[in-house]
Amino acid sequence: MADKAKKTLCTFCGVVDQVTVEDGGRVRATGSLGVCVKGAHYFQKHLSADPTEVARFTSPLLRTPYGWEQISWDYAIDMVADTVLADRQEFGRDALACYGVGQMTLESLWLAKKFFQGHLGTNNICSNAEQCLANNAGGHELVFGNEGPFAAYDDYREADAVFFYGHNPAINHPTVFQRYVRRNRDAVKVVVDPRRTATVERLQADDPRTIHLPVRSGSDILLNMIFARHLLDRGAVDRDYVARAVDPDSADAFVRMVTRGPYSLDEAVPRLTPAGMPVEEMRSRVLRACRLWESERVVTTSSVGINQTVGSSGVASILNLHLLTGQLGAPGRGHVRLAGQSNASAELAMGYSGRLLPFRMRLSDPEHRARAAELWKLPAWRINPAQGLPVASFATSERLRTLFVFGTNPARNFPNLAQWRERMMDLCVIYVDSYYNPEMLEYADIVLPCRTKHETSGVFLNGERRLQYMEAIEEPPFEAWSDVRIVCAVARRIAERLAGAEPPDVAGLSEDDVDALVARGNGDLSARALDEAFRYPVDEYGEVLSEPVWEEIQAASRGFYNEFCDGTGRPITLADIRSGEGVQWGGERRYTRTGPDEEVSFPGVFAADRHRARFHLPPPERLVPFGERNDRQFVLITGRGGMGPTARRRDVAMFNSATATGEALWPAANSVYVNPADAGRLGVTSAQRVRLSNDLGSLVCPAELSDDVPRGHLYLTFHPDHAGTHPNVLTSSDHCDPHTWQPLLKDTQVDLEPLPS
Ligand SMILES: Nc1nc2c(c(=O)[nH]1)N[C@H]1C(S)=C(S)[C@@H](COP(=O)(O)OP(=O)(O)OC[C@H]3O[C@@H](n4cnc5c(=O)[nH]c(N)nc54)[C@H](O)[C@@H]3O)O[C@H]1N2
Ligand SMILES: Nc1nc2c(c(=O)[nH]1)N[C@H]1C(S)=C(S)[C@@H](COP(=O)(O)OP(=O)(O)OC[C@H]3O[C@@H](n4cnc5c(=O)[nH]c(N)nc54)[C@H](O)[C@@H]3O)O[C@H]1N2
Ligand code: SF4
Ligand SMILES: [Mo]
Repeated sequence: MADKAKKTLCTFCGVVDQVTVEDGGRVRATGSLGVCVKGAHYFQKHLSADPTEVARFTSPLLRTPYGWEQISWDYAIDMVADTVLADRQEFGRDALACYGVGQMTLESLWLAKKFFQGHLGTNNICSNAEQCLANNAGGHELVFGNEGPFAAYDDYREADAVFFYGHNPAINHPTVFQRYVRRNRDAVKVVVDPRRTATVERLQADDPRTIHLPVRSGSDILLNMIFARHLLDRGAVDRDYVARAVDPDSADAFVRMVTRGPYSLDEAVPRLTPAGMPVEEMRSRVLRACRLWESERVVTTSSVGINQTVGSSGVASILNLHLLTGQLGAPGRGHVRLAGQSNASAELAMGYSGRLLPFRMRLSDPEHRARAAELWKLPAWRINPAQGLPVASFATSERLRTLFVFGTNPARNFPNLAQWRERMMDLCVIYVDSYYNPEMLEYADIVLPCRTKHETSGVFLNGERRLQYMEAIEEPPFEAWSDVRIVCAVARRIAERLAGAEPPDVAGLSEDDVDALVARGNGDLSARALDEAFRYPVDEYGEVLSEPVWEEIQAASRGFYNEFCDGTGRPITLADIRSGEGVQWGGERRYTRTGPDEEVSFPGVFAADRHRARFHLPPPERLVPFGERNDRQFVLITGRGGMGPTARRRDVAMFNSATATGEALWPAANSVYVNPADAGRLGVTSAQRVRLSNDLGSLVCPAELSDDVPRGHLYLTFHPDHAGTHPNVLTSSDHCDPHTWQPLLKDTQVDLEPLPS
């Protein structure tokens, strides 16, 4: 056990709570938020644990014809460097891909981006934010021209009304829910979710005024158009704010669309009401919610219920309402981002997407490419202008040969899973994780055991833009390397292999020139540049040096809208990040309201590039709820946790693939929840086995009847079970958000067929 009390962070979910682990292993919250069972159990179980008891990889592994062979780190780095060089030379720069988890430190995200995109010239560098939070960033970009969220958890305490869109914080962000949301007893809460979730139950038990809107899957934008119409009809909009802050053409177009389209309560409410629910009941709830938008202070949150169905347009439709009512930039007003993974916001800021450069510069813009090269001290031709692949298309592309996976479990959590698994058989997969994961071992070729949370130090950017520092509180009991050390070691080994070779010293090389150099023994790479860039982040013992890496990131961020400065414009230092509860990039609130006559403008990718906000006009296909576009009987919602009161504690305790939180809580088999009316029609009884299928695949699991799922909808968790149920065999790699490429996982259509018992 730890010898004395040690302060660090819990870095599972995007809340990122501060915890202290006391002598004897007791875990207590040190921040203002608290700690949930995941955080508490993690430290109790993992500190000073026997690595085999917590299913750790304890040595690098190499797949051989005779099975897994333990190899030394030195040999492993040799193998990785040689594979990268050989595949690159034979198949080109973009044969290489990197897929990262949103729990990596900011230092490792920055260095991996620089290595893969900058030095090696592949734009296939993505992360699981592209399955998760990317559409929240996308929605902000559509309306404000930049991705940053603009409110903070404190705003929950100040609000008069709080709207949750597709978000179940009682399970998924429990500390914010307990200490911020539930503590504000005065605010009326609205939960927009087809399912009656634990969040709805808790909030209704706290306060009968709580409104649950169990809208049909995919109708959130339609709902927001109803709100907008109501506000415009009642004149309850902030015309002054709109005139000062919003592009007038977009305002005219939006008002026209809302007032002329079929968005009155009478026209639109029947369309979003699920079968079996009286339209009058829904109408009265929607009307009450409309009126809440007229409150003094309104806070909204959206999460993957929106991001994975209506996508960035869905988020933008919420932001439209904030613009229309001027509900932003003041206490208790704004859209709060609750990130899924602890550092998902850092992945967004670092531009983890096949079309983005750091700080969300666009790959398609030659000036942005030149700027990225400058940040990384590389010649401009170094940045490959060819866009990378969307994460979802990894499953279907022939381009890839070698895939680095840092954490994250693509053998479970990817769309079009069956095809993707088949595809992985052809790839060389280099898998970096702390925990033994039998699913990934089927596909990995080289395994590198990395340090786990309490053995790693580094910076985390949480959902409310707070930068905090995770302190390593224990040494690993065997040789586990940090992600930073791994990236730097591979980069420097490649430099050694190049034996001092340098590319021609010319200002401009064409794409063809670069390709020809790559094919001739990786002649585009610079041994000197690789060595210089990846020498300084680790000391001679392999420990990460956060100070110089942070300084590099902070300096690189200058001039961008997400410049790492505090609310007063002062650069944020690592000392600021390490002290107290860290520091918020940009201060507590963005887009602070100005005086009545002042024009309001918003930064773009660059801070100096000011412009007005724009209302987003949702495309017609995102205004059609499930029920009006069915090819199949049901929409299958996948999400976190089971349903019913017994599942609650287990649900809070399990995190995504549940590797670090352990197998002990996995149920024997996950059930698909079916509304009793649908079950009766199809002859399905409780615990009966059913088959779910569509064009992509099928799975068999037990059914459970629940009134908490509306008719026409099914619910199945994607958390693991011992039966190996994989909902992602049914999700599509083609059905993606156009702005961000995020797959719309929760908008999945299936048929259900009972099987003989
Ligand atoms: N305990 C625990 N906490 C976690 C995680 C975990 O695995 N376990 N995972 C973390 C991660 S990575 C993430 S991304 C977050 C996710 O946090 P949440 O977004 O709360 O997660 P989900 O349960 O996937 O989905 C939320 C809700 O979206 C609803 N939904 C589905 N379709 C629609 C729709 O069309 N409209 C609306 N309005 N709602 C819809 C679902 O019914 C579901 O209740 O949680 C984080 N926190
Ligand atoms: N059908 C369906 N599919 C989904 C979703 C859904 O709602 N429905 N949700 C999607 C969402 S929102 C997400 S976020 C993904 C989650 O999918 P994953 O990213 O696959 O899930 P995790 O379990 O969070 O992370 C996997 C691994 O990362 C490792 N890890 C943690 N920290 C580090 C680190 O610092 N370095 C390294 N190298 N490894 C580390 C952990 O040990 C763990 O084994 O799933 C997506 N897939
Ligand atoms: S899992 Fe999230 S809510 Fe729970 S302690 Fe960790 S950071 Fe906090
Ligand atoms: Mo996520």
